[in-house]
Amino acid sequence: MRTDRSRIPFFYGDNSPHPGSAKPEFTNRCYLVFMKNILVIVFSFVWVCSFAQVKPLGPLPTKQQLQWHEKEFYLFVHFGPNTFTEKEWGDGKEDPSAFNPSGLDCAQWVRIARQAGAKGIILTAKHHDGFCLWPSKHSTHTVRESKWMNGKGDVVKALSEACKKAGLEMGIYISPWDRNHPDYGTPAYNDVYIATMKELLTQYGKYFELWWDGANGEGPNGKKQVYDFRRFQDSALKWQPQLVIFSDIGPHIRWCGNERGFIGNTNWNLLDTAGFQRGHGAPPTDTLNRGNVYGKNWIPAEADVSIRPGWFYHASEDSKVKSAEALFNLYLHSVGNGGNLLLNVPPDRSGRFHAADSAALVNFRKLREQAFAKDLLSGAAVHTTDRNKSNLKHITDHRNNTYWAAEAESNAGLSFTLPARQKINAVALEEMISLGQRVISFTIEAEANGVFRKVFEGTTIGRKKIAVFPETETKQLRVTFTGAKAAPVIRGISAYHFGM
Ligand code: FUL
Repeated sequence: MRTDRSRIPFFYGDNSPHPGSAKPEFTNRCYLVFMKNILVIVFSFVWVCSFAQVKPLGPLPTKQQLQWHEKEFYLFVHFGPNTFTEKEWGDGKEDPSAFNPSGLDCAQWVRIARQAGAKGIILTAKHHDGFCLWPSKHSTHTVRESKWMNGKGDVVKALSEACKKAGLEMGIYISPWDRNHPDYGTPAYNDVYIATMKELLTQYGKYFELWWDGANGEGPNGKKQVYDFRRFQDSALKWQPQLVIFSDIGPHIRWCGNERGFIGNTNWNLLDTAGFQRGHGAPPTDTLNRGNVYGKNWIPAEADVSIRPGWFYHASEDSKVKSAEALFNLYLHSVGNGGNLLLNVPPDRSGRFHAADSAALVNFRKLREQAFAKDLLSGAAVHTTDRNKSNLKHITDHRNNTYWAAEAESNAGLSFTLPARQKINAVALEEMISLGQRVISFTIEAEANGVFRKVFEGTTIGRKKIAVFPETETKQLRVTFTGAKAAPVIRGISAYHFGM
């Protein structure tokens, strides 16, 4: 807070002690602080004004969704009785003593996650079998009833402590479908589910994401639960307002419509959810995969996929772990199509990531680092055919909070003259999504022998589009925004040569 005293030196206008001042060093310091504050205010004002003309195009992401978009890639951990019973969907009748990891090591999960460059871990605290990886008071099918650590263990606690220690974020999967709980299929179960969430959301620290699986395999004669998702959502956000909640249709993050890790080449972060209810139907999977161009809600896509054929560990799949190259390909089709990648890595029966999975993850990180090590547009001269020629430098500055805004809605063109000829086979484009998703279509052309040739024709961009095309050697690239819902606002464009 500014005080009267801090203003005195300003009026004297120099650094010499004010006659009669008992504390000249103090006033000098105040003067410097004051001037620094003034400069910060003036620069911030000028900076804000230089971007002020852009009108946001709704729907817009929330602050939490924007933070989520920047995470790009994080791990999923499926762990529970299925790990020990060779099942994928336990029926809830398993003996809890089946769960007995011989050397649970959540610090190892966290270490590998960090080495892989993942931004967090989402744990299946409760899968469809109803088994709770923490000693829930609202169930008799938990770690407490298992032999593991004489019933004194708590996987949620162990992971949350390991994450906190390493500065990794944590998320939580709590299956609404519960094949064990006696109240399932009655209105009382909604209260049980909320009480269960309360334990998890109030006792272990903050999570970045809450995962509501849409799976429900109850047959025609099975129990049918009418979920009170409205109350689930209100309760979860009351305890942890920063959460982004995933389900097939959001409210904050949507399923991408498949479990292969592929988000649509056309991917709108927008979705119409009117007429659909969580747990009771969602739009067709191809709509989830692409979003709705004029959708009413900002609900971006997340690609959940397992590093192995199954979600849970099975020794027979040790030789079927996806290679680093396959993971990189998934990255291009998820993050590179404007969504996030949620990669499942199931711990084995010891409670550790298997060596094959760990090696693939670490090599996946290396491939990403190699691929994006050198932006070939750095040092390139940038020109535009658009009327707005200011702020062009922000297109190549790799900063998240700066952008260039076109004036024209369609056919705004950008050209890049590189310092030298380069082999290029990928271009990454980013929109400033805090101002809305705008670009409907674009082209990339490369010059060779004085002629520009189209190397890529794309649709949406969103947070990030990684356009991959056959290698071309060029000194000049041209990007043209051929269609947009409003004048494009571009956060960044960069070019690469992937050596694979
Ligand atoms: C599916 C579930 O049925 C699988 O077991 C797994 O949890 C996957 C992430 O979601 O719907």
